[in-house]
Amino acid sequence: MSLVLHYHPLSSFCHKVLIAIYETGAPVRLRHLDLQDAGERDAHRARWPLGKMPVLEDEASGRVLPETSIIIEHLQQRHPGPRPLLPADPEAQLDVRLWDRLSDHYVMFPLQAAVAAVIAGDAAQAAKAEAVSVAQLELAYGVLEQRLRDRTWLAGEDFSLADCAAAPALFYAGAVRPFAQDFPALGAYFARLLERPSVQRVLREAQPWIRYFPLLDRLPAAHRAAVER
Ligand SMILES: N[C@@H](CCC(=O)N[C@@H](CS)C(=O)NCC(=O)O)C(=O)O
Repeated sequence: MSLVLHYHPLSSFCHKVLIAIYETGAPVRLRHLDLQDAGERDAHRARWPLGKMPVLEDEASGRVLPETSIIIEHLQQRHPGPRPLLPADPEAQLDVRLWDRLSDHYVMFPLQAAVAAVIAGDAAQAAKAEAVSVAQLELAYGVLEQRLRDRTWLAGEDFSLADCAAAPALFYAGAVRPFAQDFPALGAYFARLLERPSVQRVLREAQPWIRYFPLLDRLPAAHRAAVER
């Protein structure tokens, strides 16, 4: 098997790609990456100088693919699975990419900023960073709420790349700014995501690691329960 995903089971961006893999059955071998280990970190930076994960390595061609959306599109071209995560119609594809970008840029990144500030250890700075993140998340949640009032999934009636991005972003962002009460359509959408076997599998596999999530004590009960079941 020549496709290898360098990943960590706790990482939100890795969850996005894992959900795509579990949805489609793409034949990808998972290789656990420990960025705390200096040797592994250096080896990973040799693979991809920005040092981010996940990274997909196509051992047969020697091609290295960073960036979750690119990885998922690469896998889709080769192993679309029974229900493709990108529609064939180019116009519809733009919609999927838009909502994928929205989850990454306006949910995942504010969440990462809040968590990074907590890890940095300065309580005053962390409070400031959190206030910025909360404001950004509220804006994004409002846009998602509007979008989801008349749709099952972000791009319509078919589960897509956009939903792969939204699931882990919302799972962790709920610890910074819970959404189920104030954004009911978004809350109902997240509940649908949690029923998806691919999402359940990713969260089950994250369970042994979840204690390392710095905002664990602030994860809403439904999110905690999804990891424990
Ligand atoms: N835009 C990137 C973001 C990837 C990313 O931020 N990954 C995080 C893990 S969730 C990471 O590698 N963090 C380690 C680091 O920054 O050193 C993508 O879509 O792949």
